[in-house]
Amino acid sequence: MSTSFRIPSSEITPEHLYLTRRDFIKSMGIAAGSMALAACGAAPSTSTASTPAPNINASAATDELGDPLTPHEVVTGYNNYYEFTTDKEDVAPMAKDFPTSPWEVAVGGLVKNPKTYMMEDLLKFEQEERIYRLRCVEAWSMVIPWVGFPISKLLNEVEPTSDAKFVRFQSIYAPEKMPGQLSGWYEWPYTEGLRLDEAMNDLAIFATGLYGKPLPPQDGAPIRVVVPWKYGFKSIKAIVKIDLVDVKPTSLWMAAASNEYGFYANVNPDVDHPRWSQATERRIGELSRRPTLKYNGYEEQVADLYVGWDDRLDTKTSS
Ligand SMILES: Nc1nc2c(c(=O)[nH]1)N[C@H]1C(S)=C(S)[C@@H](COP(=O)(O)O)O[C@H]1N2
Ligand SMILES: [Mo]
Repeated sequence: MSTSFRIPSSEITPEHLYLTRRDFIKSMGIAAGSMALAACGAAPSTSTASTPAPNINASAATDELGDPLTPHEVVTGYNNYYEFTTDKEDVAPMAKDFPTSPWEVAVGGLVKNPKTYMMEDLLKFEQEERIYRLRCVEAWSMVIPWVGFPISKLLNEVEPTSDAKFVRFQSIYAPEKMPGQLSGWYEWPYTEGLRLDEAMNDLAIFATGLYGKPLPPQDGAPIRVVVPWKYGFKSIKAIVKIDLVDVKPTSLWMAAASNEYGFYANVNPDVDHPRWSQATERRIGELSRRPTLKYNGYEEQVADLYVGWDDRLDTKTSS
């Protein structure tokens, strides 16, 4: 899990150039920051709370904690996408020509209104910018300005029945185009899940873009999940199927190593991975490590989901 990065710093986009790219946001019809904030369940800007509202400030070059955005070249050049390769810096060149249009997402299971959405339909949900920290279970992190919409907006449209308890997401299965899927180490397609109330939390989004542009293939085009308070592997890419279910889905990582990767996978500095500490992390681009924040810094927004819950139980095999 080396996190060295071979793009020289001279090729990394300075943040002020990114700001000029925000014109793309307008061309994509994305809501302005203030509108996005109004649509967010987090504390409004008039709040006297000491913790700033998370993630939404379309004119910012930092997240709400003041941490700078990870440069575009890094976000799109250092990727985990095992369908292509386990080498993070080879994902982008290998995924370059992966076809992401036309694209359909079938939403079904325990819902009143099952529907297969064309990608064009999904882009009709109001697209917002969300600046989130992404914390990989391997103990590196980035700050990424996503574009997308809350998962709750889609779920409200298909109307989960009262039996629905979990949401299961599946990535595309296309081994002829994704050589990593020829590996027998994993059970393809990549599968992930959330508890229904987690999926309904306003922080949980479908991302369709980053840095004001459509997602590039290596970041999960054309549509992926982003759940910023959980380890990055929960943020499943290239989704083609979503089902509401009544039993906890088995994710690809649970099937591969249930003692190492749990279903909940909440970022927690006090719960180490069996093979390494999670107390600190390396923000890509920084030299020294920084402390890991509980729930990746989003504790205030998600703590009510985990009242009485012990993150340590997540990877213990229940007897
Ligand atoms: N389908 C799929 N989704 C995936 C992965 C993957 O291998 N396949 N890797 C996960 C992991 S481990 C991380 S850390 C993030 C990385 O997202 P990024 O490459 O856009 O930074 O994607 C997650 N989603
Ligand atoms: Mo990851």
